[in-house]
Amino acid sequence: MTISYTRWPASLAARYRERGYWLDLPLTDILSRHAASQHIALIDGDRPFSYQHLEQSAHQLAAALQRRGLRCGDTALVQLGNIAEFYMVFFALLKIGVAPVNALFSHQRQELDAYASQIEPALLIADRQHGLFANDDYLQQLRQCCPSLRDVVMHNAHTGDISLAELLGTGADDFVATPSAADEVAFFQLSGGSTGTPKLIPRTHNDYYYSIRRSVEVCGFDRSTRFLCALPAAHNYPLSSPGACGTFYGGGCVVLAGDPSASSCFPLIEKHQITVTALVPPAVSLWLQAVQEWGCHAALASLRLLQVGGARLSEALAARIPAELGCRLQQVFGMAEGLVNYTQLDDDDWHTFCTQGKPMSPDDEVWVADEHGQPLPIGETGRLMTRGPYTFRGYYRSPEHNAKSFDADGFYCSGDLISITADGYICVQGREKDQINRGGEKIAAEEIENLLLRHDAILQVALVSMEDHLLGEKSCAFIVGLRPLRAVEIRRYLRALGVAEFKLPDRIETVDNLPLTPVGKVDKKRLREQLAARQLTQ
Ligand code: AMP
Ligand code: DBH
Repeated sequence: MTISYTRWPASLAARYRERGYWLDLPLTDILSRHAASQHIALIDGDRPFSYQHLEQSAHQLAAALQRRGLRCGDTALVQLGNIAEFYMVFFALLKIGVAPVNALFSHQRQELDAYASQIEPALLIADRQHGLFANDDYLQQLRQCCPSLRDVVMHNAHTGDISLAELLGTGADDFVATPSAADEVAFFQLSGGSTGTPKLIPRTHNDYYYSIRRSVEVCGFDRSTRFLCALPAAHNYPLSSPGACGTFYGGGCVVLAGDPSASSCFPLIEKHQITVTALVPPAVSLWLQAVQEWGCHAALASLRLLQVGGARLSEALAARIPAELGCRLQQVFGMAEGLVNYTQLDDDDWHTFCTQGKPMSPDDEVWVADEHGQPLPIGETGRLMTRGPYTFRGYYRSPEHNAKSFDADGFYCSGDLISITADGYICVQGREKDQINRGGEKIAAEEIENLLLRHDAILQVALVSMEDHLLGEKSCAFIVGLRPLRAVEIRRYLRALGVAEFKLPDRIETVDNLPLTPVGKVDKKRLREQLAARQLTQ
């Protein structure tokens, strides 16, 4: 059985194969190419895992899941934090052709429900230490609305659970791998989104493996690479740009951190001689502050490269990185949908500090469209349009949204406003999609607005971004209510609905009405301007 998804046209697929981008190998090759190596692949706390150990664990888990009846073409909902088991599960599922959605650990009921209803998983793998799974309430609810769910496997298992640890340790002599074909869906990546329901991005072995290999080339990852994974492991950026998968591919070592704070990361960098890590801009600010306050520059001596992406990095902050952290900066502008841009390791200061890099593949087709979909000349700002060997061709089961997100030639419109320099570097100028980028964590305005509209005292609502000196953006909900509503009440209400904490509005403004544009849509630009003016006077 295969999972249906929007394929690349045959002519492009042929070209991508011809040019050696698509190798027709499963993603499991990333690990199995090092299967005999005793080199340390992964360190989680005081647990080191060699390549051989990691591969063996994935192999044993795959065998156990296969014995439980999971089959190629099935799907799984997985929610694990930054722990070694995350990668064991990922590669185990790939080995048996079960396509997972790797939910972020910060996700709650709303997000998991949305993913489950879209993929109809046969398997759930979760952590009893996550609030949602501390007891069986949510599990029961999930089983009820998700009849496809046959198996639940728990990390930190309670008595009576099927234990992940046990399955990882079971023998597997008779196992035969059954990965999905390389041009089929390997797993689903999460979109930051701009719509009511979080959208899923089918990623094939061929396209994702190319994205990883090309990233490894551009970023110079190899056996000597020691990558600190401090962002959520499931996120596309620390997973594939080049991230943990790139580190594994190159034969280096991944060290896991629980969060990107300086207090968590600096000791790990020093202890494990980390050479590269990936951060979002707010974490960079906190690192710079920590170095200033603690004077702990020496702890970072091994760090050669700091990647920064996920949200816009100011030129001022960028310039401080080499000066104050003593390492090279690489800007990364990517998206779970595909396209990834990097500044080059030998770029001059202007390109490194002032641009968001250039598309990594010679076959990334990127151009800038005006509001009518017509190409704009070099240097002008407009919509980012792209297609290429690792950029998806359609969200999973979302024909209506796809009709709006792609043009007739299959170019994806990311909703970013960019300009392109004469030498092909991209400058992110802004955003057109209705999304708030809260320090790299994306919030789809419509998703939160829809939930707020279910509140019986709320008549109208608009969620907009407001400037924040640390996070870049925070969210503010403008609410027309039947009565005055306090921020704590709104936040408590959303929390009770089971929304990830980072999506709760940072500020609530109750108003008598919302400004409208001439066509009668809520004028969010005006609301953002009002907020900015108010922030200035505060
Ligand atoms: P997602 O849909 O969650 O994968 O997020 C991708 C989006 O994050 C992009 O479309 C951009 O809006 C934003 N983004 C990622 N990297 C950068 C960057 N370096 N600078 C500005 N925006 C970025
Ligand atoms: O923000 C992102 O989604 C992102 C940023 C940098 C990404 O997906 C990536 C690199 O691959």
